[in-house]
Amino acid sequence: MRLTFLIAFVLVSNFSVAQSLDINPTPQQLMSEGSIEMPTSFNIQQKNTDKATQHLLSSFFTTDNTDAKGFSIIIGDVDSKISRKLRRKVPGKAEGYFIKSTQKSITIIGRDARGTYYGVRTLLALLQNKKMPLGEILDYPDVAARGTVEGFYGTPWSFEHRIRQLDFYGENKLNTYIYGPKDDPYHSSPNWRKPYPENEAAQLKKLIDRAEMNQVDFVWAIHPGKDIKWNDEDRKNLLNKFELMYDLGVRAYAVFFDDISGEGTNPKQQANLLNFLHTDFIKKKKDVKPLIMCPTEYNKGWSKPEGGYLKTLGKELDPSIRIMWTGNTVVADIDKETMNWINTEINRNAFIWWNFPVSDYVRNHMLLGPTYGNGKDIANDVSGFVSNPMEHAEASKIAIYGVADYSWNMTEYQPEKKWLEALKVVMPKSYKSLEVFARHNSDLGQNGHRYRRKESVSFSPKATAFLKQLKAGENIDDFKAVENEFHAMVEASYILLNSSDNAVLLDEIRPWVQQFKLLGQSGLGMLHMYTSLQAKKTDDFERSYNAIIAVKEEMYQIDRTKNQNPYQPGVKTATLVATPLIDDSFAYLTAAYNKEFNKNLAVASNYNPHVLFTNIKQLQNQQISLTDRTLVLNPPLEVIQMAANAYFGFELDKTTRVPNVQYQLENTSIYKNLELQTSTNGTTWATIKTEVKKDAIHVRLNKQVKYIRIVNTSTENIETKIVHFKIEVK
Ligand code: LTM
Repeated sequence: MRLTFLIAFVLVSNFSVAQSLDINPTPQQLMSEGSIEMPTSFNIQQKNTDKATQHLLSSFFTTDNTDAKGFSIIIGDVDSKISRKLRRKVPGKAEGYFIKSTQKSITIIGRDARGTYYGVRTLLALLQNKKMPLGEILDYPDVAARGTVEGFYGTPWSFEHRIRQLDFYGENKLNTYIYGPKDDPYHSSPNWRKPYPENEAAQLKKLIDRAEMNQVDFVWAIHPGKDIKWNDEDRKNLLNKFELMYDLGVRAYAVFFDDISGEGTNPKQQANLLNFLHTDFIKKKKDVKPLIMCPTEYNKGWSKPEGGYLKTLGKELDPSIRIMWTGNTVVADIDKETMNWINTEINRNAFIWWNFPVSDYVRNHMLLGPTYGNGKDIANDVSGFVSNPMEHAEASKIAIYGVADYSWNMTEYQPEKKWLEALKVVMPKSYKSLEVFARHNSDLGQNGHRYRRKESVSFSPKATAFLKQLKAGENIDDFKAVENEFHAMVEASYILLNSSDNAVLLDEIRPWVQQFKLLGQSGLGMLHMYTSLQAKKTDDFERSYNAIIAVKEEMYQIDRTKNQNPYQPGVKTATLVATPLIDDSFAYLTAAYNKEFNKNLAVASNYNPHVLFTNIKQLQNQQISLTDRTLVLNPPLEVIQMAANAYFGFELDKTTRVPNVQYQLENTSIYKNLELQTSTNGTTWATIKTEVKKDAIHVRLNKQVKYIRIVNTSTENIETKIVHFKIEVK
């Protein structure tokens, strides 16, 4: 049990003494009436509590600290035999609770079982203090469903990680975990119709039990839209799978229709199926929560008004079915305007699927920054708020901690403060080093969704001034500050790499920390190049220059060997401010040195001179990467719409021999509508003959080209996913 969250709260009190308590999320109202010495022995009286609350209490109150003569703690819900006067004070909202703490006793009353459980969570946090605070707490969540959707592409979380997550959700009053990892074949195609293998089923059962013990709704999601047939057989298949999951203990379900093309996208059929599940399963079972669905057009950018997709769902879906929404684009922060628009379309309050800190489209980055950007005035406009996290479960807790506070008490939410608390929660001993690392590892770099985060905020002005003064030949005012930052980077990395307070987290971030350490070292080397150049010490300059080249080589090796995946392989760190500062300064200093001493030291560069060549708006910000001699389009995860004459490909920096071309699209039946074309001038195009081998196209091209593209030469709109597209460049 982790209850070390330090928060300063809004004091609604006739006492003006500020206090701080260890509670996340921030309680809605707290009336402080001083404090007393912390009792050492307690007398627990449970009036009406459920299994989860009993279990939680037993984790803290043992024979060592309980006694019939101890300090009284009375716990129950609004229907239990507790003073009516106090019961009247319990907030009328679901999951709310009331705590009264006096010199003689503490009373905790929940609006419902979950409210009582949350009251006990708060009690346990209060007991972490040196003194026992007296007064009253009135508390309840702003948003009904709060938590995460494990809905990313990539390696699904492990069983152990999920257990840790569920405990973390209980500790932070998050009540929803939607299980929907894209790469679980039994959640999606091809196996959504089949039962889980025995081992996996047994693990899911354990997770469901763990969720219950943490008062978390384990929502099992199915993603059938890739190959669903709108017939009786598949209806039965779905129902059958729901039954199988019910037998494992699932009492809340979701159906996802995101990132699909073809028949499965039909809104009438989707609504039909969901209404059928609602009447023939949810209602019949009695103990199952209302359905949640993720639409195909799950963001405004993709909603086609002419098709009326969302309006159809809004009109036809049973009003109890909750509809997910990612905002104005796939990855977006949510504001009032967003909510007004979507809620009108779908005739109900949307259930927010917030695509942060998910990193499945920027897999070489670690997103460790604060949770921020969402409006503080949307509490009454959402039916739920869940975050889609990173494949790195433990590292995602930093953002999830903020989501817990934001969705519980929106108006009081303070991103930076909560972020600092979160760092302490995940690394109680080495949090200061984690802070240095996380401050420089929060942005995503350029990406297809154009979603960016602040990074290196306090360092950024110093870095800008440094570079400006360096290039202007002026005295560098912030030299010491920049040097300190590089020292801090190296020191923090060493501390983290040798820390023992969260081995699970360290396992996830290790390659990035190693990279960060090397970056800090190259920063220090760069500063030494500068001072050596100033002092005209050529030997010193060249030694540091060579050391940086060697450090860069080590970084390159990490990038080429760690975190390898077909999308964004490698390990990138501090890409917004620190890395460009070091690279630019290094290049500038080397050029200045070459000029002054008539030398010819190379300015190392990973520069990719080629660019993406496309007229498809959806792809315009997609990144391409060059590794050795292979130029790759980092494949987008979503379905691409290719109208007639739409194309995507590469424009090479100059006419170059391309020996080989390879591509694969998910929907192979559309190859007949596409042509592979090359050009040397961008106006006249040659069509290349292609042949399909094992669902992919491999072409031995061996031709001089400047442009190469795949074009939709048919008159039809094509919907497909790009599995890969790569060319070899000589
Ligand atoms: O966002 C949704 C509804 N679906 C997918 C997610 O599975 C994926 O993790 C995110 C981020 O790449 N984008 C999606 O389109």
